[in-house]
Amino acid sequence: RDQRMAWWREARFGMFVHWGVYSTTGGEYNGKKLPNSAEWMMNKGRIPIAEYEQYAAQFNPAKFDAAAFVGLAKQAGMKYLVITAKHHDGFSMFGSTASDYNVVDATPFKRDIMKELSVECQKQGIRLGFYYSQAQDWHHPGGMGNSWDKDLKRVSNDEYVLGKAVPEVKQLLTEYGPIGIFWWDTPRKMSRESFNALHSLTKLQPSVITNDRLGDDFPGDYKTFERQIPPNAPADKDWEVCMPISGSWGYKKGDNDFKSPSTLIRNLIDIASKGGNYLLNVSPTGDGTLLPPAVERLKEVGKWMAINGES
Ligand code: FUL
Repeated sequence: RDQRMAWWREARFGMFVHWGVYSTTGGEYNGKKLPNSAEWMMNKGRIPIAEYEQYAAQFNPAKFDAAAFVGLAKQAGMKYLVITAKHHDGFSMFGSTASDYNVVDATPFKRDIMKELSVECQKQGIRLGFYYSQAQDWHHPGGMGNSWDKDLKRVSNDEYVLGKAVPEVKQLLTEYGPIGIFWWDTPRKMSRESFNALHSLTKLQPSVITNDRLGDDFPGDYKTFERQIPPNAPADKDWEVCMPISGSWGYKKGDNDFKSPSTLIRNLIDIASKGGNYLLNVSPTGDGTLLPPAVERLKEVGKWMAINGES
């Protein structure tokens, strides 16, 4: 385990990326702002599946440039990148062979974003991690979390996990090169069989590191803190603080709550000095680029890192 964790313990700073169908409208549903982070748009707007699919059909981030994107993370002094391969809305941001509801088959964009990033991350020496919402899936009739769609003909959760999540995770761990981190989210109760099936997949890449959000019995390799820096760091466990650079994880129109460069640098120092990692989230828009205030801040932090960070 120590061997597996070595690069991660040195890394200190990573880029988190929340990007998906919700980014197209900046989290707005029919022009209406919704509470919470933009990636919760489908849930907060109680949007029926058939209607949300229409947003997927408009997802066309033509300005996305994986080389520039990974280059910016590198310039900021970040050593790894974790991106939403599938968030709670159930939309796969890669050419999934288990579900047509994915960026290649269900959008005019048709490009496999995860593949493009994996190529660039390898080229530029950035470790790639996948965020994967294993329990909540608001699009699949066996996924958890969708309580609003009246047309949903429910099937068992096992049917979803074994029929969609397991093959997708398997694909992500076998067709996208070396994967540094598998980042599970929002653990819910699942059957033993489902837990075991998901957990055992990480053996496909013996060096992959996981966070602690698969389920209660699965502590993973490190503890996740969300948005808050712990005043006292856990002494006996590796840990990471994930935090959005502005207010929302996914791109949200009108969210101008960008943390200042000095706050970001101070957070990084605070976390690193306590022995943790800082996973700083950015939010690509519907066109596939980051807003200027995010880019400016990453570059500012990068200037500080170039002088003070270890390379
Ligand atoms: C949460 C999710 O529900 C949010 O949408 C976000 O992905 C955050 C990092 O984890 O629990």
